[in-house]
Parts: sequence; C-alpha cells; structure tokens
Amino acid sequence: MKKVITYGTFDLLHYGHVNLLQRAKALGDYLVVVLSTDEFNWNMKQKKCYFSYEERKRLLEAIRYVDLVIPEESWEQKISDVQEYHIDTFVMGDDWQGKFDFLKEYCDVVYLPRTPEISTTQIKNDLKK
Ligand code: C2G
Repeated sequence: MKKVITYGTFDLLHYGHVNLLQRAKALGDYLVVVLSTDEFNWNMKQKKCYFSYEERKRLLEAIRYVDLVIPEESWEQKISDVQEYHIDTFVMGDDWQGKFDFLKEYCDVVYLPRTPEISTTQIKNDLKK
C-alpha cells in the first residue's frame, strides 16, 4: 500500500483544498492529512481559524480522498510523521515549493500547483464586501 501525507489548516474548506487532496490521493492508496491545531495556527502561523480543529477535522474526514486526519502541533514533526506512518510520498501545494526538500531523505516530495483563483483569505475578504 502506497501512503501519501499532506499538511494544512484547511479552514473554510473550499474546492482548492479538495483539488489538492484529490491529486494527493491519486499518488497512492492511502492519504494521511496532518491538520494544524488551533494552538499551532495561532502561535506559529498567526492564523485565527473560523472553524475549530474538531470542526475542520470533521469536514476533512467526510472527503472521500482522506483516509486519516491527525494533528499538526509543530513545524518539526514531519520527519517523525513520515517515519511513524511509513509514508512513501509527501505532498504540498507549490506555494511551499522547496520548503520541505529535507524530507527527500525519507520519502518522495511532490509540490502540486495550487488552484489559483481561490483562497480562504479571499473568501473572508469577499464576504466583507
Ligand atoms: N491549496 C491549494 N490551492 C488553493 C489553496 C490551498 O492547492 N487555492 C493547498 C495548499 O497549497 C496546501 C493545502 O491546500 O498544500 C492546504 O492549504 P492551507 O490550509 O492554506 O495550508 P497552510 O496554511 O499552507 O499549512 O506544515 C505545513 C502547513 O501546515 C501548511
């Protein structure tokens, strides 16, 4: 079984996220999504999520491409995640191009093109209009 992993906040889940998850799953048979906790988002990404971790987890678990959702609590957990879950391929959108190449020692690293016209920030801004 080929196992794939990806990381993210996935707040205000939208089709850009789903496009990423669909393509990530297509690279293997099992997709692990490592979901940023509320504390990690606030302390490390300065992101205030609209939906809580549990709500975002619930939404991701309803997506057919997602097999497991686990918490992301630190920037440093990727190597241990890849080893613990026997991951073959690490996937991120290309806004992170090159940032995780250190993982090439442990698994394949794939950066996929983002869906250009949608983002959580844009959704929030559009709703303010
Ligand atoms: N994404 C995408 N197209 C968009 C928006 C997002 O392909 N229009 C991808 C991002 O590139 C990322 C994933 O969807 O791979 C999740 O996006 P975010 O929730 O914004 O993730 P981010 O805050 O970048 O967290 O340790 C890594 C971080 O947890 C990544």
